[in-house]
Amino acid sequence: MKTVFVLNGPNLNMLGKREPSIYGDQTLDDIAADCVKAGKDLGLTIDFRQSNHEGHLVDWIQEAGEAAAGVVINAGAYTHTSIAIHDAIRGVAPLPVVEVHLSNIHAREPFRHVSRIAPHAVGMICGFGPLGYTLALQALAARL
Ligand code: CA2
Repeated sequence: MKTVFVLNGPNLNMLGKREPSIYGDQTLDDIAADCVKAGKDLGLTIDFRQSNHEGHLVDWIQEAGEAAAGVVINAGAYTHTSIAIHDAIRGVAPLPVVEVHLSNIHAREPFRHVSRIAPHAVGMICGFGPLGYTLALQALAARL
């Protein structure tokens, strides 16, 4: 079975505990369970991870280049700032990477309208809450 890394960046471990009006009341563990279930339906093994540290995300993207068939990534606020994550995704090309965000980043503050990941992602899903992860896995599976 093909393995997909589902990578999550800073503060996503706080989901369900704060700011439910923006991010909903599901926890990251709930989203991980959704991904494993979607993975089963799609014939994918899901390796679900979260870190608050930029370098961990870079290490995991490099690892995915060796060990995974694709990546779904919600890089949190690093989406908007991280050249290191941008370079890491470039460095594992042509590994397909799908960007996901819970909120509609384009309907929020202007600094969230920029994504350093989007130029090297096969696509981006935002604004659909936790469902976005399942949609991203479906999109990736269709491509693999
Ligand atoms: O909408 C998304 O998924 C984001 O990637 C979430 C990030 C934000 O910085 C991005 O612009 C969009 C924030 C991660 C969640 O932060 C929380 C903070 C406190 C409580 C709950 C979540």
